[in-house]
Amino acid sequence: MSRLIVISNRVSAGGGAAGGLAVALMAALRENGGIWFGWSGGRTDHFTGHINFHIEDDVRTATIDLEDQDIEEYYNGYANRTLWPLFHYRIDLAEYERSFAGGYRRVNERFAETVLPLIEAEDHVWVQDYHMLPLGADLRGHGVTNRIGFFLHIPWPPRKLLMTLPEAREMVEMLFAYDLMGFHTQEWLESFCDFVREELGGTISEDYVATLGDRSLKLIACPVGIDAREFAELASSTTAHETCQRVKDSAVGRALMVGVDRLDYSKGLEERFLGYERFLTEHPEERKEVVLLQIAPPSRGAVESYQRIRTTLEGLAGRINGAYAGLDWVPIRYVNQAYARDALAGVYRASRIGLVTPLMDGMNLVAKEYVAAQDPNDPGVLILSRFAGAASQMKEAILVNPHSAEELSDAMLQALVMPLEERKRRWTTMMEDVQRRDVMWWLKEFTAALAACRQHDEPEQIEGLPSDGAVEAQ
Ligand code: ADQ
Repeated sequence: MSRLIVISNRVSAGGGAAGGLAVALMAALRENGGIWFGWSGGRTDHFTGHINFHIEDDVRTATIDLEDQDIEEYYNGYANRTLWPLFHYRIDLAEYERSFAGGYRRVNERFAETVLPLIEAEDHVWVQDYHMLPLGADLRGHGVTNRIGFFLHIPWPPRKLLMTLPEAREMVEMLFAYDLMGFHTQEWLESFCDFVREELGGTISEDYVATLGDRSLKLIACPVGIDAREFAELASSTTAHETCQRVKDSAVGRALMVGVDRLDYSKGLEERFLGYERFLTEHPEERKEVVLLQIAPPSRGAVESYQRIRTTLEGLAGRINGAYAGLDWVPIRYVNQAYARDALAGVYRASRIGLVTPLMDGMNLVAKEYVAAQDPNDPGVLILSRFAGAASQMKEAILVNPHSAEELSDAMLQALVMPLEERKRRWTTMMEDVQRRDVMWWLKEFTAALAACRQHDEPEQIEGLPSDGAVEAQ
């Protein structure tokens, strides 16, 4: 296969928060050769295009530093204060500032110019996520004719919401510089098609090739998975066993409900706490039988809406604990810390209920990790939001509307009293799919679809006709 040039905002080689995803991309880069290019996370006083090369686990990474203004406008600004809320249907939080849009375009152009000399003729380029929507067009502007694919890790918003973005049409037109665009679910893909048809007058073929003017873009729904085997192994590791035991001991025989999320308003944490409060009010007999452990490491602390959610949750946890706690029981344990993946696997395994209730989520890997970490002989129950991309695959979870405290409360009760046989049946079905469509499956699906695209400057072949001008001679 061709070498792969992976381009993403951050290069998380060697694991980190991206976990299985980074491991899978690293595996592909090791197998096919190539480079992982992105922002180092560091600052420079003056951007020169200097690249820092490293070899990590036999993979070549190339990173650049950005200027303060770049970070403010592109990362904290357009990526985190405009696109992230908008694409998660939160136009009430989205900020539309020309300086953010300008910084975003400038940084994408800087990425394009800098990565350019690293791209060889036969390489396949794979751009990741919403930080880099215009990068394909910028690369084409520099004459790159390689196959370029783009994968969106977050939802694609409904047309009318996207139209609140002043540069929406231009942005979507630029996406036609890519050859392939991947989404987690058919729903996000269809939303994209709707925009192309209704706002741009483009067409979509039966096999999901979008056409706009003389450009076509192949679209696929390709849900990301986890490294299920590795995660199940982690769950049987010594650290996981120890953590599992410690967490169980600390619950003193009570059933544990666990939530593990980045501290982000899209993850529905406030609504989850309210649902739990409702549960405690409606089912006094269950009080003291359960404990909610919420693990939520802070993220994007430079953005105000993220500071606000932290304060809100602390207040809510305090209120619920104040109202219900006894001498030997606290209903919510709220921990703002990141844990190693083996410890996390132990926490999942110790928990009778996994609470994954985002208000909107591209996929949500925690849902899959929770399932992969369970004891097959005594699996826990997954409560999953209908609005997570994962819900399109994990139908055996208890699916809930995370906005409804009543539904959350009912689901908690249903999960607590669910008989072992039903738990096993639901878990087995989900586990089979988590194993089958794992992260390597995702990677192969996408790279194979990219390889099947025509090279950008190749003439289109009309089926059944030779492409060498012999038509006239017939
Ligand atoms: P995220 O929004 O970051 O990713 P998610 O899919 O839930 O969300 O992945 C989070 C990862 O961080 C998981 O692997 C989880 O284990 C880890 N994590 C969370 N809390 C942790 C903690 N306290 N300690 C250690 N690790 C922790 C975006 C999209 C998602 C999409 C992914 C992948 O928003 O919808 O699933 O990309 O495409």
